[in-house]
Amino acid sequence: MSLEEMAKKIETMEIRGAGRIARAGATGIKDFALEYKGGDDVAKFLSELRKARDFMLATRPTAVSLRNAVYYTLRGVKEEKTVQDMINRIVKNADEFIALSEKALEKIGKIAEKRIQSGYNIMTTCNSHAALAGIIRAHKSGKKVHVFATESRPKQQGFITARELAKEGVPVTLICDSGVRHHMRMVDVCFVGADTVCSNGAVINKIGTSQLALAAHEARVPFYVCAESFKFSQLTMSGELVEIEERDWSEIADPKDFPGVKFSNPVFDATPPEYISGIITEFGVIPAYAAYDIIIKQFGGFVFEDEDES
Ligand code: RUB
Repeated sequence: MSLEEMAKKIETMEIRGAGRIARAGATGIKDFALEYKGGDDVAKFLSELRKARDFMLATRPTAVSLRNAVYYTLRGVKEEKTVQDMINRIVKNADEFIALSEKALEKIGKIAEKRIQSGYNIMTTCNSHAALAGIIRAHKSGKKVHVFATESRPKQQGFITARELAKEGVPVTLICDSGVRHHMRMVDVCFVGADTVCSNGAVINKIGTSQLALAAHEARVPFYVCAESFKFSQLTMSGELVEIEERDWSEIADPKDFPGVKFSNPVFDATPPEYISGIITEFGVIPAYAAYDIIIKQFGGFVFEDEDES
């Protein structure tokens, strides 16, 4: 698939979810490199590669996973001497990133499963493979679990979750987003995913996640975020704010049916660390406030966006 085709699939959300777009981003850059036919001029290749990187990063602004995947794929490329060696390095990096991300997901599932007891009612929102990993494992290991999946307006990714769980044989009930607080009193634990984890421990995920966290906090229900380390943002350490993607109004309703009415469609929100019981990463369960340590461990410190030319 060409870089343009992959970018289109991410932009239109045919490929969605922070982990999946990260792997697609790495694959897109790899495919760009493999299909490159611009000759042996290193400077020209690097300039085209930068354009490909920026094109890919512009597809969806909120999930830092995409940025981290693309930069992982470009690691050490500038140190190579020939275009062919650069291409080889990109292919190796992309394959390595994809393998690491799959391994991380598996570890998160193993850890999350331990926080699930037989008989539990679980609530989740949107469609997060990291959040579902532990639930599916728990079900497969014979634990009796039941899931409340929120619809997740406006794009209704909760439908995908409900279908995925039903396919795995996990009992699942689809609820409206407005039903979160009402159903919370029946819930034992919540698992959600993340698009970006900030250095102060705040988690950016599908709009409505913070409402779920608030309702869980009120009901004293443990609220876990499941996030691979590549969803942590070193940019937030340098003061950068996470851009919340604003999508087309038509996702909510047809504006033509509402003359004179404005719409607001931010598709992610921020959950403050005080409402998070723990973030389940491939390095274990950490308190949200330890996000800083993961960023140091993974990235070695912070970076300024305009200085990051790796
Ligand atoms: C998806 C979403 C998911 C996270 C984590 O939003 O908010 O909870 O991306 O997903 P969208 P995963 O549908 O707008 O991409 O755990 O699969 O990476």
